[in-house]
Amino acid sequence: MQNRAALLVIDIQPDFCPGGALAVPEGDAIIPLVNRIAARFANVVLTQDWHPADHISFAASHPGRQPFETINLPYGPQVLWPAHCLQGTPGAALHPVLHIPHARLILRKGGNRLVDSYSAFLEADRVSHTGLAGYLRDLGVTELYLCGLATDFCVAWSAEDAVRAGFSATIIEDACRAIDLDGSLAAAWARLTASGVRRLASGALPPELQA
Ligand code: VGL
Ligand code: ZN
Repeated sequence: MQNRAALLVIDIQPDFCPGGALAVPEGDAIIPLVNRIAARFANVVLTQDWHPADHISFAASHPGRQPFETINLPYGPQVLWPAHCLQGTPGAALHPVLHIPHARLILRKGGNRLVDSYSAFLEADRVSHTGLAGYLRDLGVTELYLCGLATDFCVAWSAEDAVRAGFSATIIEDACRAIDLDGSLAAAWARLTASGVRRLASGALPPELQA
């Protein structure tokens, strides 16, 4: 029988690790654990944040604005970030320590210059789909587990959208790290819990994940 579980490995890229353009504290510390977890899943999807150089989420695209300010865009509030994950640059590559040779799909998001996409399912305009939900449904996947960077942005938005798309979603807490900007981590967990996303420690993963 087709395995019903899939692991989403979110944005483990050098730009989100110490020394990178938008470093998440201890972002690289999760990678050995993520590699071990991924080995237990038959279905693994990797995502890459993948922006054009003049992306709307970059502070530099808004004269007079500084990184980490929030502005209002046509689709809603947008945190302005330092330029990061520029398409085709080393900082946007999959992190070299990430070792998941059996991953079936690498999904790039954030490529629309005018719309950010924290979520692996839906861009920030909340109407543009990435195609991931259809891909997973076609494989017969119903249960998603999530890990990666950053807990309070791309992992959180992806998990919430997974539930909205009809999947169960479980965040493997110790296989994630957060940016935690102005309380964003606590706010994200409150939203996640309210929307039915589960949180689990990697040691408590069910034994029957392996295909
Ligand atoms: C992310 C901020 C901007 C993430 C991506 O991967 O969590 N955060 N772009
Ligand atoms: Zn980004």
